Parts: sequence; structure tokens; C-alpha cells
Amino acid sequence: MKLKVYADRMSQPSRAILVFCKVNGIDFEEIKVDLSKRQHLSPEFQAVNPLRKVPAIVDGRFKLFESHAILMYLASAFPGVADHWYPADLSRRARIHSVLDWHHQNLRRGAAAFVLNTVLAPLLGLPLNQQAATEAEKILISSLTKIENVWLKGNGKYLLGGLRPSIADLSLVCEIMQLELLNGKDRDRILGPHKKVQQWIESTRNATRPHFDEVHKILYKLKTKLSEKQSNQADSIKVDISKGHHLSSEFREVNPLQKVPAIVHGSFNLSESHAIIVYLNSAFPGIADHWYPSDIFRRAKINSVMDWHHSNLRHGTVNYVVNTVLGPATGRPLNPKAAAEAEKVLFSSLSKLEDVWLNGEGRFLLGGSQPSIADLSMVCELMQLEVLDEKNRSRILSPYKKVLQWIDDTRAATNPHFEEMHNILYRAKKKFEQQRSRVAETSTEPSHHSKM
Ligand SMILES: N[C@@H](CCC(=O)N[C@@H](CS)C(=O)NCC(=O)O)C(=O)O
Repeated sequence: MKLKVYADRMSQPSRAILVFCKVNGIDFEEIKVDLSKRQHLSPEFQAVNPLRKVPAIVDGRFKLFESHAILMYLASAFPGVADHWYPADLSRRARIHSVLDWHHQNLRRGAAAFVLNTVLAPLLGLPLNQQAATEAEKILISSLTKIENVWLKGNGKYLLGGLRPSIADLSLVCEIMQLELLNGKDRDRILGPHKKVQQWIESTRNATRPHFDEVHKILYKLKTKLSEKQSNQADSIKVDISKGHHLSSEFREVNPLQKVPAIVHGSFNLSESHAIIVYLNSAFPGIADHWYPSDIFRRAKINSVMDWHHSNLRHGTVNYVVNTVLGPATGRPLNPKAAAEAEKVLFSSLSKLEDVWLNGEGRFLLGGSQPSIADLSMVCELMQLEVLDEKNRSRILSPYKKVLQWIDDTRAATNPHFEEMHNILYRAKKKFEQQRSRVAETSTEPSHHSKM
């Protein structure tokens, strides 16, 4: 009966076993145990490996798990495996055991935990853990340093000065290969200083080609997928208006109008938030249709609300908040007359929202059951009313029940990102509240200079 190898090619020790069998011409059947589908937890697989981990083998009636033990067994049980893989010489064999034992708690522990907590966790439905990643990075770098300075010391191409690879080279290199999944910056920081390690990876890959690359294909594919995802991610660059950063010559290169937001996508620059959101919708695949529907009529209605927004809701809200609270923070005095004008515009805009665009059954503007870019833009505008004192905010918003519900619905549909992005506003709200209560306290204290 053929040897059965139970493996998932996403697993480093599984890949080491598969490469070993292929390089040594061992006749085997690969049985995929898909970890992402939790097949390792099935009763069938549990009968093979009660620890429910891959890799595992069944050779006739003999079952075995733990990749290092499997490599030793295969090297001993199958004729035709060259001696360099697992030398008969007692002391060389013992040194190989020594590296393999060390590997579990060091290189493997560091590499697996680092990749899990910087890249893989979200794909497995787990949260990324920055603290675990930092810990793992220390173990990983210290392990690579040991490999470089202890086992790759000397002129040999492989561990322990070997001229040809052993099972220890294969196991450790397969472990390191998962670093391919990291972003370029992390990978360079971690592997860059270890020149001998880099050379050794190349030598091991070359010695086991084409099987090495074939078995690692799954990793290269995932790497491409992840780097496409990374290149779709936006870097947010802070332009601090309170420090006048928007007036700097660097930022003028990005947006000659000296306003935020602005984007740079490759060699393309764009300003004006509505134009930016419309562009992002078309330039990035995978954005759900409800944000900016492809239906020409729904799209036109969304454009119509967003055009109206500039001179109405935005105009009213921004001028009201600047002239009642925010002005001094950006070097502008409060202007009660401008505030009164703005308040009229704001009230009239809120009435229009309530009676025209939120009129009907839908939770969002224009009767939508899911938010569009118009909902997002306008709710974000209204959020700045948070910095008003609570009585004033409630005076302005509470007559508009549908508007209040719509703000909550848009927040819920975009959380946790909505809250994360508005944290700065909540902090400012607290600061202004404290300021107000300090002013209130001093104004109620009896004056010591009173002439009573
Ligand atoms: N020390 C074991 C490690 C095996 C192991 O951790 N396998 C992982 C895949 S890389 C696994 O099966 N994980 C499934 C789980 O833990 O639920 C070996 O070298 O074979």
C-alpha cells in the first residue's frame, strides 16, 4: 500500500514532508486536510492523528505525526534516500536532532506567531494582535541571528557546515518561507540583516527544485493576493490644519487649493471630497454597488443631493460650528451675527433632509435600505455638531427625528470605522465641555474685588 501523507500546503511542516517525498522519489498519496475548512477536526482525521494537526502519515498499518519524526522515519524506511538528508554517522545525526529540537521553541514559534499576527489572522477570522507580533518578532530575529552565527558559521552552504542539505535544512527553510507573506518592509527588516540565511534559503530551494517551488506555489499565490490587497490600502497622511500644514509648499503640490481632503493615487492627484469618493468607487474593485449605484437614475439622484449639500447643509453646519465654538482654535474670532445666519441655513437644510430625502420608508437618503456616498458625506458633516454644548445640539437636532435616526443608522452601517474616525471629534467635544464648565465656575465665583 502506498504511503499516505495528510497535509495542507498552507502548513510549513506539511510542505517540508511533501518536498522531501518528491525530491526522494518516494511514491505517496497526498491527502489534503483543509485547515481553513476545519477538516483536521473531523473524526476521520482524528483516527489518523488524535492531536488533529497536519502533517501526519499512514504507512501500511503504521501511523505517525510530528513532522521531524516523520522526516526521520521516511529517511530511514525508504531506500534510495541519499545519506546527506539524515546521515548514518552518529555525531552528524545527533547534531541534526539538536537543531530540529531547538527549532520548535525558537524559529517556528517566532515565525509562525509573527506571520499569524501581522498577516494571516484576518484570513482565519481572528483578530491581529500587535503585542503578540512584537513578542514573536523578538523570538524570530533572535532565532535568525542564532542560525546565521552558529549553524551557518563557516563555509558550508547548509546548516552545520554541510555541503548538501539535511532534513534540518528542509524543515527550517520551509518554516522561514512563510515570511514571503509579509509586506516588503517587514520582510526586509527581519531577513535583510541575515545574509547567510538568505543565501541558505536560496541553496535549499535550488537543491530541491522544481519540487520546492511547486509545493510553495500556494504561498506565492497568497502572497500575490495579499500584496494586491495591500496596494489597495490607503495610507492616511495627516495634514494638521491647526498647524497650517495645508499651507505648506509640499501640500500645495498635492492640492493647489490648499484644502483637505486630497488624494494621490499613483501619479494622479485629486481634491474635493465628493469627486474623491466617486473616483474611489470606480478605481477600486469590490466596493458594494449601494455606495454609488451603477443604475443611472439612482446615481443621478445621489449626485443631485451631493451638489445641493455644498451650499446648504455644509454651508450652514460649518459656519455655525466655526462661529459658535471652533473659530478660536483656527485663529478666527467667534462671530455671533454669522452664527445666526448660519443657523437659519442649517435649520432649513435639516428640514429639507427630513421632509424631502428622508421622507418614506427607507433608512437612508432617497429611500435607500443601505447607505450611499451621499449619506456618508452628509452624516459626517452633521457629526461636527458634537462639539456644541449638549443643550444647543439638542435644540438644533431634536426636532428632526428622522435625521437623528439616519445618523445612527449610518454610524451602525459603517462601524467600527465610523467611531474610530470620529474619536478625534469626541475628544474635542470633551475638551470644549471642560472649557465651558471652567468658564461657568469662574463666572459664578464671588469676586474678591467686589465693592459690596
Ligand atoms: N510540531 C508539529 C506542528 C504541527 C502543526 O502545528 N500543524 C499545524 C499546521 S502548521 C496544524 O495542524 N494546526 C491545526 C490546529 O492547530 O488546529 C509538526 O512539526 O508536525
